[in-house]
Amino acid sequence: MQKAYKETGMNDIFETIKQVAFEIDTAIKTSDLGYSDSENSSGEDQLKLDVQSDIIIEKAFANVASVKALVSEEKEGVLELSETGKYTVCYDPLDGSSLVNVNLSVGSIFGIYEGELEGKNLVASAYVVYGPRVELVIATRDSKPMLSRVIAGKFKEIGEIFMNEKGKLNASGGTQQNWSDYHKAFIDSLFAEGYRLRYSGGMVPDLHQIMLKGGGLFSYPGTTDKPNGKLRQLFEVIPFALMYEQAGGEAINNKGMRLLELLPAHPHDTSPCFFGSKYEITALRKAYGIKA
Ligand code: AHM
Repeated sequence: MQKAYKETGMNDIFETIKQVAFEIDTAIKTSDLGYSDSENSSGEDQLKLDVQSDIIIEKAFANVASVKALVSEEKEGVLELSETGKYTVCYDPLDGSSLVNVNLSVGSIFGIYEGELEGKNLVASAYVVYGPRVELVIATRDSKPMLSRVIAGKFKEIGEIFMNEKGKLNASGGTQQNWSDYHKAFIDSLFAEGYRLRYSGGMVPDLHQIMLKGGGLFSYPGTTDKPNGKLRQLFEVIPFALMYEQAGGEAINNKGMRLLELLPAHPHDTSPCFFGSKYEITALRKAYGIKA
């Protein structure tokens, strides 16, 4: 057990994440699949699964003393909870929620910040994968990502996640016709080296697979239609950057800046992002003309 896990305020946050993981998993498995504009059998409005998940998380954190505020992918702005709280929890309650309707894995992502909402103030992150199994990964600034899995109704620690120097998987996001020529050439060069395509369209299972299988590259570049990419800095990009760095990989933007140094101007700002093992990120720097 590392230092941050023992700290009570942080531990309360991790325990709350475990609790909401069970509730969201139940909602995914039992709701009317989030057909948002329909009514359910009793005539009540059906809430989309991502909105339901947001409500579950907001309620669960409302009484956690160490939480100062919440910032959700589902809401504009900051929801202040307690003046005496130490941490702001920024979260995407159900990332890739449209994939539920085709029965692919989805996830929740949490970034725990102390102080201003910027990369350097992220102290811990966590994500939950809702798939054939429910898994949770937690990383802190001084611990490797720890994988836990639900076994017999409880989260059990399985082990720390380590990435190899070089992987075999290539997950490349965004609309290909809108990629830059140099990005396309780089992605093609990885396939020419023998990398295999793995991309579900859910960043949680896609990034999880790369970490658990030892390495590779996940990219969501800036494109002509989305120059700043699609993935949000506070809830998606920065929390996964901590995971990858702590697992022994790297996470940078298109200019070579560590994603853990991003400074979002607005809670919903996005950033081009690249997560990978050291080999692939070194190759990316070369392809993008970034000096090491
Ligand atoms: P969402 O906010 O609509 O759920 O979209 C987020 C998802 C990520 O999980 C995934 O990496 C990305 O969108 C996929 O986008 P694309 O289809 O453009 O590659």
